[in-house]
Amino acid sequence: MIDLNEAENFLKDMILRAGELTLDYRRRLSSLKVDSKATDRDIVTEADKAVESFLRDEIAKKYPDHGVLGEEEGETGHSDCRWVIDPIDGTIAFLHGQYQYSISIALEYGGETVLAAVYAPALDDLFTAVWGQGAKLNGETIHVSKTAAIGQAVFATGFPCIRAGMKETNLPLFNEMMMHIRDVRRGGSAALELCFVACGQLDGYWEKHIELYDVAAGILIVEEAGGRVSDYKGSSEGLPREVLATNGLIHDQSMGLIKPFIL
Ligand code: LIP
Repeated sequence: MIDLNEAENFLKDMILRAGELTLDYRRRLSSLKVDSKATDRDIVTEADKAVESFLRDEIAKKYPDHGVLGEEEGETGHSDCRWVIDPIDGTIAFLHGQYQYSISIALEYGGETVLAAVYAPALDDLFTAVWGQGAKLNGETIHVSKTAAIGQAVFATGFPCIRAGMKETNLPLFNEMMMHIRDVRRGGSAALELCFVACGQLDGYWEKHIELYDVAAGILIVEEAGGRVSDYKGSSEGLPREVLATNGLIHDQSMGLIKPFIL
């Protein structure tokens, strides 16, 4: 088994340096090279690629035997230990000069996430969690909110389905949620929305058609902060393609609203 304390220190140092790299690119956004992925609304910038390459080099130097799953370069290596990385989660927010983008990194051991960090460089907020040891924001322990009534809850969501040109758009469910909750935010980084649930700024988050690298770190951070994460039916089977994360108190109420929209 890997030394988790050592891995956590390594991870924190690496993700902060990766954050610096994004800030360098952020100072020259207008000249950034941007490519399309599956559709022309699905984009990757040279910053996404450079950050993933930096992270892969750092991991290879420290842990040459570990596997890596990254958004831009896919899966490499096979080992009990796998780093799951999204070099820039919220690429659209990043490209448009907004604050709400993040770097998301999880370490899996035997298929379970044991260590996680999400860093929002433009906010200088670093969220971390170690399995069984709680979650932190900038070194201070964090907890989910205590909101128990769905009518007082603020959620975040996202619409990758629309960008991918899918028929199922999240809009009918969005309409329904808006009728019952206090408000919705759409920041653009699933990893960061999950962290906002973990620290109580949000009470819940739902999103479908999302990838493991978007949410692997954020899921551990929510759970370690006392929240609950499941698929839309309340189990872990549909994760990460379908994610409902809440403070736990409003999870069943949220599932009740989502139920008629499960296809
Ligand atoms: C993004 C997510 C966001 C989701 C987007 C996209 P990316 O990740 O975090 O919440 O709605 O469709 O998947 O592509 O910026 O890394």
